[in-house]
Amino acid sequence: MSKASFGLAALLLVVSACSGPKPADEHAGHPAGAMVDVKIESGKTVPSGAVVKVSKDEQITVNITSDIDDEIHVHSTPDHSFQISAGQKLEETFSFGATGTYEMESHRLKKLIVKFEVR
Ligand SMILES: [Cu+2]
Repeated sequence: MSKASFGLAALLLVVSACSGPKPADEHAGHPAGAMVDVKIESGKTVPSGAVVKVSKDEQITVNITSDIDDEIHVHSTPDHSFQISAGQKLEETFSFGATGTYEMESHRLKKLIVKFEVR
């Protein structure tokens, strides 16, 4: 084996060691935490202003479907914003590092989807 190919083999080993079991663990079943299904259809959002109570640092997963191109915006600091295209399904995960009330809205429709109450 030449020096160069040995180096490459060692590099591949390192890469596969990093990307090995970790992602499998994280995606084993659905993560604990809050799940919110959001549907944007015919100019309306479902839910439409519901309060979702979560804990600080709790993992929140939103599953969004939309019949329009839209931007979903979570008004926290730092904020979260997700682009969705018409007909697309989007799953996004985030958490809040501070207590408070944060709105998630559809920017295209200018509508409140949910209000997260974080405590
Ligand atoms: Cu916004």
